[in-house]
This record gives sequence, structure tokens and C-alpha cells, in this order.
Amino acid sequence: PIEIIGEQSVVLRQFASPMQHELIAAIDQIVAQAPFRQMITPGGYVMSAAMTNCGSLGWITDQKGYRYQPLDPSTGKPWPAMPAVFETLAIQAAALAGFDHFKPDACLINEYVVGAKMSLHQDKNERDMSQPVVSVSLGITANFLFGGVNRQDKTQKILLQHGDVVVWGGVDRLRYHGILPLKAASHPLLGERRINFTFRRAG
Ligand code: MD3
Ligand code: FE
Repeated sequence: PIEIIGEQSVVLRQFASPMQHELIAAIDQIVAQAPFRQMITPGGYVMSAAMTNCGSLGWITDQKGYRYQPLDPSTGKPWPAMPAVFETLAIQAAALAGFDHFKPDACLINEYVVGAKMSLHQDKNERDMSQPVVSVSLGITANFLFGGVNRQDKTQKILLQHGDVVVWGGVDRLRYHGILPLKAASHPLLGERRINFTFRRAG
């Protein structure tokens, strides 16, 4: 059951559910080495989602700008390695959506508590825009906004639930997107929060 949400974007409902426990155990291990932290935008705002990364490159923002880098600025150490269960999931999801040979080198992990959001934005810090982004949602449900390539374009609202995987690529790669403020709820495994991780080819 592949849900088509754009010319080259699909939702794979519950695709991550069979490995949910392995994914959460892997996230716990990553966070033990590279804790979630709220980063600062170049404009000086504290992001409401807390973030960490795994893989050879990690996405960061600070007063100087947005970029990918091999070292965690909080610890000075390399980001934790990408767990095999992560990489396999990302490659399989990308292939189902028609993107063969996807080999992610970066995984950004976002943690949202109730009220946290992500304003409408484009992802354009990656070198090769022909590579897709694969996203995995865990924990409480979020309202995802999917817009067009111009900020003013109308948006569609898509509910993302625990286990849902989305693949975005090709002509949809530069579409605006965001997360509405998270509503209060509790998930049996993750409590009052949502964790989303996105796989990219950054370098
Ligand atoms: C569509 N994260 O980390 S994932 C992000 O749920 C981000 O945490 C949101 O936007 C989250 O940058 C949304 C879905 C997503 C990620 C990247 C995209 C959708 C995308 C890139 C292009 C188009
Ligand atoms: Fe994004």
C-alpha cells in the first residue's frame, strides 16, 4: 500500500513498525554518545526540536549558518556510526519509491516534545539534489505540511504516525515542508514525544 503524495514522493505506512524496537534501541545508543540538543538558527532563535545525528556527516546550525560536518560540536567527537538497521531501512524504502543505489551518509534525528514544531523550509544543504530524503516517524502523531517549490504555494496536511516512512525525491526534493506544533499525546514506547529521523546523501 504505497500512498502517493507527490510526483516523486510516497508514504509507506507502517514500513518501520517491524523493526521499531531495534530502531529505538539504536537511537538510545546514539543519544548516549551524542545527546539531543536544541541548536541555534543563524537568526539567533533556539529551535524547538532537539537534534542529534549519526553517520559520517551531521547537520548542524549555529550563529554562523547551516551546514554538515563530521564532528559533533557538543563533544568534538565524530558522530556515532549509522546503525545497520537504519541504513537497510533507508535503502529499502528508497528503492520501493523508485530510487535505486541510495547510500545515505547522514542521518539527522529530531526530537519533538509537545508544542515543538518545525517551520516551513526547504532542505538544500545537501550536495547532490538528485538523491532522495527518507524520513521515519516514531512516537506520537504529527501533522506534516507539504507545500510547493515556492513558499506561498498551497500546502497539504499529512498525518505521520509511529512507523510511517516517507520518501521524497526528484522534482519534489526542493518542496517546502514543516511540522505543525505537536499536540499533547503519549506513545507507549516513547512517551510524550515524537522522534523523526531523516536519511540524506549530504557529501
Ligand atoms: C520534503 N524534518 O529534518 S521529515 C528536516 O518530521 C525535516 O522532523 C521533519 O523537515 C520532521 O529537515 C519532516 C520529512 C521531510 C524531510 C526532508 C524533506 C520532508 C521533505 C526534503 C524535501 C522535501
Ligand atoms: Fe526538512
